[in-house]
Amino acid sequence: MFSQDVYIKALEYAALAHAEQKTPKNLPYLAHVVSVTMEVIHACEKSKMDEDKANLAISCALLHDTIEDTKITYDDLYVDFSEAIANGVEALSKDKSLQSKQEQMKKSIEMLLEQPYEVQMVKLADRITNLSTPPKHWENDKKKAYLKEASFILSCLKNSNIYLSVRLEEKIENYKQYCN
Ligand SMILES: [Mn+2]
Repeated sequence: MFSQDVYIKALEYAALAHAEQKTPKNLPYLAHVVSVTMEVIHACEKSKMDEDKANLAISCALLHDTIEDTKITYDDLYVDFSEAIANGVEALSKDKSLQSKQEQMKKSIEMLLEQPYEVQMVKLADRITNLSTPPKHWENDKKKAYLKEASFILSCLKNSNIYLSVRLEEKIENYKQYCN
């Protein structure tokens, strides 16, 4: 199980941080955040994860896009939550000082591999969530690149959680229908 109080604290923090931000489907950004977190909670329950580990996984899921997409910094998370959560969310973020998307992804995976499984599994849950129907304006090349990146994430992080890795594998197979 996990702590409902831990969940609410991180949820409210993420809600304020993402504020008016929208998803590509024009939903409030929190819809993405809670979808990722739902995947993580499901996997934590299936895996009968310890409460402390589940709390870390769920907090990192709720906060996973705060450093990358909002004004929230590593130091904010360190002070307002913990070092473990700040390190986890930082590893889940792109380093935008790096030029190419490939470099950003490579660096994030390297950082994630230094993190516990509870943090790594958030990356699987994020990609599972993002592999639903692609936005209509996406070109074939972009969709193929996204799929290739998903396979790379899966191959690097599959040991973190069996339920999420099987689900991501299914999502990757299913997404192929959108590519030529
Ligand atoms: Mn995300």
